[in-house]
Amino acid sequence: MLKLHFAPNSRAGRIVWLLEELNLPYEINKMDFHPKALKSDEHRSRHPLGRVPVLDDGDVRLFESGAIVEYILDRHKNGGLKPDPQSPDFPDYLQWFHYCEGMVMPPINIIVVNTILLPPDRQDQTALGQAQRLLAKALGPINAALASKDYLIGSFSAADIMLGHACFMSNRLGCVSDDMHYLKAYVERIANRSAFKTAINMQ
Ligand SMILES: N[C@@H](CCC(=O)N[C@@H](CS)C(=O)NCC(=O)O)C(=O)O
Repeated sequence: MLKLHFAPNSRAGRIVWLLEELNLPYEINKMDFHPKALKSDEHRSRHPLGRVPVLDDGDVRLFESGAIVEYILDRHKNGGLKPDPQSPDFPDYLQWFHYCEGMVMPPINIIVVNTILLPPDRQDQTALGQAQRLLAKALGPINAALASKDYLIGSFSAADIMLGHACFMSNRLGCVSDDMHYLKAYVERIANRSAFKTAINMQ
């Protein structure tokens, strides 16, 4: 059985969301989102940086969320969430899937560190401002792409699990401006999916 090492309010939620969308059985090892748990010897033996998510599947262990999503789809997919490589939607699928960790998460990481994780006296306001501007720029093309579609490639796919989760987090951080109407509606659409609710409410 697939086993997910999980902490709340983290990218591990993407994997719960995917497993729930696919209706796949899984076990979960819930940890606190705290250095005591994540940087323990036990967890560092799973992930060299002491982070989440980590997935175990028998002898296979993976510790990068996008790789975990692809692995689950390719080895265990239970009816889809990824277009065929010959489909006209496939290039966009790949692009938005990787835009998540490549373009959107780097500024989010800096924003989270400088608003939530560090004590106020160690927060860097210059880095925070730069990251907020960069994130706003990175969200623009997603808003534009959603002008004529409900989901990134039209129908719901694993690109929405990656990038949709990052858009939800951006909105939660107050970084989706009101003029990004399509993105706001997309975040709401995602938040109404029952598999997403299970993932985001998991503590
Ligand atoms: N690119 C990695 C990032 C993993 C990552 O940074 N996870 C965060 C949670 S969202 C974490 O575990 N942070 C704990 C820490 O940095 O100590 C992935 O997508 O899996």
